[in-house]
Amino acid sequence: MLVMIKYILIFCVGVCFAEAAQLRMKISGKNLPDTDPLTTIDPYVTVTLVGRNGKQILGKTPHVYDNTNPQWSKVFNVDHRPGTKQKLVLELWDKEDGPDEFVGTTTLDLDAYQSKGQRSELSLPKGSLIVKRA
Ligand SMILES: [Ca+2]
Ligand SMILES: [Ca+2]
Repeated sequence: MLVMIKYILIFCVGVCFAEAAQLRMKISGKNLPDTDPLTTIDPYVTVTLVGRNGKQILGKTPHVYDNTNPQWSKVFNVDHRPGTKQKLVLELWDKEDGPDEFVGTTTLDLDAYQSKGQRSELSLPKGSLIVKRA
């Protein structure tokens, strides 16, 4: 009987504290670098979730033309499991006629994002990406 109670308790601790909450997130850019020689950057962002089960590509925003302060309307849904060191890797790209140009990458710690009220500003070598609640 005691053994059973012990296992039920262990099960509850495991499930209750690591319960997933779905986060809905949107991304915007601030003062992004001017990577195009004649016009300005045509930015888009790819989003990858890194967690216990490896990497999962969540998708990418559409690109917008000539905009260093874009606000993408695409919503990303993430199953946040607190305390499991989940991270989002965001890559900023500049859309080109040829191969797209990689601009920079930054990482969002999901536990920190959640504890700061679901808004984080992530620095790039120049400019930043802002992730917030959708
Ligand atoms: Ca451009
Ligand atoms: Ca471009």
